[in-house]
Amino acid sequence: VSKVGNLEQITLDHAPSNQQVKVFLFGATVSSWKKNEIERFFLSQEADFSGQKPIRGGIPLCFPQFGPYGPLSQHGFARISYWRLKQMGTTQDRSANGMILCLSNQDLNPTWLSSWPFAFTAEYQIILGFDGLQTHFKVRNDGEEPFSFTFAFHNYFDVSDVSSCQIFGLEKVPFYDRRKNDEWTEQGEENLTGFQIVEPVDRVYASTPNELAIFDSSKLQIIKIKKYHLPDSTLWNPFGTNGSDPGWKGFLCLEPGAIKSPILLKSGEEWQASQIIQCE
Ligand code: TA6
Repeated sequence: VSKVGNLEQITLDHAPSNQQVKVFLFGATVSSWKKNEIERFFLSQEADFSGQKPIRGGIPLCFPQFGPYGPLSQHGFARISYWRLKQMGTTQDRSANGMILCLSNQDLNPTWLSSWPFAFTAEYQIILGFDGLQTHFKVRNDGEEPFSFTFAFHNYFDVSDVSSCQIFGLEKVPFYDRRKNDEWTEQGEENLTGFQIVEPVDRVYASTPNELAIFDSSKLQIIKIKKYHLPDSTLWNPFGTNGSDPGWKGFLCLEPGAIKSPILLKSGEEWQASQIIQCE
């Protein structure tokens, strides 16, 4: 455990596959993932480590609300709450290393609870193994009342230049365009085999395939995401428009989520969702 600014950061290694992740308890934010010593996630030079703002980069968690659509502020409280480390070590089959972080309504700031007055327990498991980086999110309704939520793994991938990347899996998938008053397109991108980003994009694609990929032709890197129980995917890059992060060219956000139709959890019910990220 080390300290960055005001925040505690945990480092997890998996030597046999030459991988390492760094995770802040604040927001349970994975801020770095190295494979073969190469950084795979973007972390903004302007990232704030005071604990006052979400960390811009890595994998912020959007829960229990994606975006501004709901009673909470943008992307909900998970990414700005202090999670607890529950467990760390090798997985049962010993082939992987992982950690489990926890958050419940008892850990929340009262302001959040007044806007979202529900009893819950969330567990976030981060695993490094031969098949890459796995992140598993689980939430249980511990109260009497049902609640609903939306969710996303807000992945910031490090790319050499966003315009030299090709995205696979979202072709022909309808999306709503957050830059155009959330209007739905009928057909999505025309291309049949991947497409490139040539302008600002902020889109939520509905019912996307369970495997997505980004090919970075300058870095000669392919990132593959397999997702489970996450029907939708957000694609975001501000492309230098007003207020863009100075490092905007160097990231691409591709975010598996459950966004279009909120998940409803009744008393005692549990929901889980995962992603496995590989890079070559
Ligand atoms: O997931 C895309 C998005 O919702 C964009 O609209 C953009 O606002 C981005 O996330 C970053 O949001 P943040 O609140 O972290 O500045």
